[in-house]
Amino acid sequence: MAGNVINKGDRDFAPVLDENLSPKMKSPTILSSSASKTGMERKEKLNNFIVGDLPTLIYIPDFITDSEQAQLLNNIYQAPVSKWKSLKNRRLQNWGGVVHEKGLLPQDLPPWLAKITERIYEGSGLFPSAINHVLINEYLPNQGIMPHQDGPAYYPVVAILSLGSPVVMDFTPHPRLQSCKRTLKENVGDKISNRGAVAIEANDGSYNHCPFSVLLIPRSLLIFKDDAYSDYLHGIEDCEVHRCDQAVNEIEALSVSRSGQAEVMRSDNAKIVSRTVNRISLTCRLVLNVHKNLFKF
Ligand SMILES: O=C(O)CCC(=O)C(=O)O
Repeated sequence: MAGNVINKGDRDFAPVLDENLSPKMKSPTILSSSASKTGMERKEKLNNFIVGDLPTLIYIPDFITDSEQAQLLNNIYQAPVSKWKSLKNRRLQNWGGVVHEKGLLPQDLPPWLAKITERIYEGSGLFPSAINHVLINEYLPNQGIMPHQDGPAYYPVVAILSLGSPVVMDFTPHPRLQSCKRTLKENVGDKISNRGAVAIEANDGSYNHCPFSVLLIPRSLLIFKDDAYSDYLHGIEDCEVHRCDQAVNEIEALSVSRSGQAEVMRSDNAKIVSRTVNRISLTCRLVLNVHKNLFKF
């Protein structure tokens, strides 16, 4: 089982990003034998960042530096007001083009976004071609996003870069899979998010689908794919205080080196993070079907 891997070898992601940047690595299908080896090394390094019980949930703290975070925020807030689309419970910027049921009507990512998506693509090796679509969501401290699954147009790997306030993201089994009988611990207060963070091994060694949560500290990268992508809905509660002590990555997210990124407090018997500032997230995905011309759909 992959879960809770805090003392697993070298957890520094930087070398993963620094190496293997040859153009050959752009598509896993054209790896040379030496590139395959570095690809394997990259995979092994990435495995060190698996959190929880699913092998397809990866949490990388400190993925970007403070100054990179500041630069990204600067670019995001320099976009014209018309770039923001206001929704009921958040606002967002769409970059990379219009996603349609049948694919993407593409638009080049601006260089400041291409730089970060290229790094995720090269560093993770999990996308078959370059990331071509980014949604930037802005949440006020009392805003969230309903549990949902990403649409079929996307390749089933998502990378979410978090900026600003920490939040807890909840994963709930898709209604078609809810087999877990375990009840979540009682809420410690009306305003506290409190999702369970457990998967229960069934008699046959397989895993029931149980809710779990992940603490997203600013500057971290969360990647999820396969089962975590297709069998779960993901969402963020629209409350200012999130309970974090049941998060599958509590230890990794709150390790000493990362202190200062999130203020953790106690409320009754729970540990909570307070969302005192806005959170910005960059949801980076790949749409495989790219259409240059609407009429060729
Ligand atoms: O803000 C986030 O971290 C999640 C965003 C998301 O799920 C989406 O844009 O579909």
